[in-house]
Amino acid sequence: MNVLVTGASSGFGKSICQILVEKGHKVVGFARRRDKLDALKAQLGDNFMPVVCDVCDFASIDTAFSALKLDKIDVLVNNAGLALGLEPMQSLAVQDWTTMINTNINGLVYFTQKVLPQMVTQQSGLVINMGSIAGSYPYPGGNIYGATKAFVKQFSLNLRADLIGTGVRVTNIEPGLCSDTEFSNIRFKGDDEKAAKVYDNVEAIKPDDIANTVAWLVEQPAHVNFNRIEMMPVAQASGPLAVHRG
Ligand code: 8X3
Repeated sequence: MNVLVTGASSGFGKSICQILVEKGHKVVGFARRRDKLDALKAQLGDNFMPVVCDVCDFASIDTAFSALKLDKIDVLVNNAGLALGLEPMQSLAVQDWTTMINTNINGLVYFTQKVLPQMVTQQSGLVINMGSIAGSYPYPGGNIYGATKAFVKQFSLNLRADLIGTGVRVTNIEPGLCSDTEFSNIRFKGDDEKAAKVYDNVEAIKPDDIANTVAWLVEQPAHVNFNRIEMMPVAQASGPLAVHRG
């Protein structure tokens, strides 16, 4: 299959590229960091095509797509996304919330719209969005990040409504606590000690767990749609609602 993966240079995206190429798929990996993409290309060989692209920049996406020479697009994995900060909304920097909205919402929507005409013409295709449990379960400081992932959840369901009768499928994968990515290092802006504490003494999900789920999804029969897959480590569960007693 021909698979497009955004955010390919690290974390979930890198594992998804590795596991799909190992399984014999052709993968186009989009990311901003050329050096990371080049290293992945050296590792994965001919079935991995790196494309430098910033999902926040529509012109960059247009350029990346005009260079693509694929007669079929079987799968898009909208994986690029990030959280910035864990401050309450009243303290969150404007630049942080705009970057989250631009990446997690605008970039994902734009990328999706780029592949849909071809998928609809083919009468087949699978769009896998990377949501989060933060799109369903609120937590302090999750304000914009969680709201972007709630958007991704509803956008995925609404896409299915638009795509009925086209053969194009849509799945939202909603991971919980996942270690061995740059997620918390980016959220805490390079404070690696603080980032490491998030995963201290807990067995979290790993990027390969997400990648194996993607690899399984792409092999499911064409008449079956998995709307949402919510994944947590066994060590994670919901807590009680907060009560402030004055
Ligand atoms: C990542 C999961 O709980 O850190 O999307 O927001 S969480």
